[in-house]
Amino acid sequence: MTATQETMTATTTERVDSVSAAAYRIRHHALTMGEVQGQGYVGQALGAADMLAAVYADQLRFQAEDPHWEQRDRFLLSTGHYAIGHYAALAEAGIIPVEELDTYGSDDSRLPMSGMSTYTPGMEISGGSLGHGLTIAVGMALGLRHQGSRARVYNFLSDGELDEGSTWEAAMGAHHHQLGNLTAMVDINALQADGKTDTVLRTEPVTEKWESFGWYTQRVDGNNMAELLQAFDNAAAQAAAVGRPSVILCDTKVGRGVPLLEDREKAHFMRIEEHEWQLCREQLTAGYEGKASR
Ligand SMILES: Cc1ncc(C[n+]2csc(CCOP(=O)(O)OP(=O)(O)O)c2C)c(N)n1
Ligand SMILES: [Mg+2]
Repeated sequence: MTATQETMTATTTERVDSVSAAAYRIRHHALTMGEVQGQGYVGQALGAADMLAAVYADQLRFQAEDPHWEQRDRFLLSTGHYAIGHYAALAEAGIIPVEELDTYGSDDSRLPMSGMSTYTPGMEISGGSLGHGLTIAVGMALGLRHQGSRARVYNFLSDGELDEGSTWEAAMGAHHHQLGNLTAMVDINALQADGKTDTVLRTEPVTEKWESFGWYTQRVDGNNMAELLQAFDNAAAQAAAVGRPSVILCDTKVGRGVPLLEDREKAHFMRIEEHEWQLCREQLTAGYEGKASR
């Protein structure tokens, strides 16, 4: 191994470790918020924590003290119910105070259970009506390009949103307009409100669908930080070279990092008993420290 290769390997390992630490804190914050309500979309937050950390701790350009900074990259959460994970990432990024997470879903809180742009700093859109995020992202990416902005647009979608026709209209539009400044990331947790994705509406083969819509398409293990970061690097290189929208399809596991929750039935909206929260935190920390010490 040459000296340069050694330096590169060290940098990559450091980068993966540092973003993985952010993912651990995001999971921790999600448990804190879940406990305030005793239930909620905790499983999705744990599953998507690595994707959110990769974006907020490694990719996005933003100014924590000025969430409306004009040159910021835009992160659009289409799935309003994933707000719990997004708030955790905003706290990790310093855009909202960590202490505020204790108000999650409570009266007069800035952190409602479904993400709303008028309530929360850093929440670019009001999600919730599934299938609209990518349409907005296309308009934003086009607008930013017209303005000569270098800002990028990221849209976080769920696999349930692939059931929506509007998602595919937007995908077609992004390719038509050659939106190299747009990256979509899809959380393929194989779950929807009414059951498993392949029983509600089979969307596979997902990779081939995005490819046929003209997108630069990558599919990764969305709970593997090295794979995620490599995919973002590939997407950036592709955007610079070809000007084509990018999608990163991320296979994730609901409840990831907390074994007690990983195989829970009715995982879309979880009820977690009072005595289980401490165990969840202990399992999360034990799993993270076990991996970090290897
Ligand atoms: C347009 C629209 N149709 C239906 C719903 C009701 N709904 C809320 S969450 C959800 C499940 C969608 O799948 P996904 O986001 O993959 O669920 P998860 O992985 O969080 O279980 C549905 C159908 C909605 N919010 N918007
Ligand atoms: Mg899903």
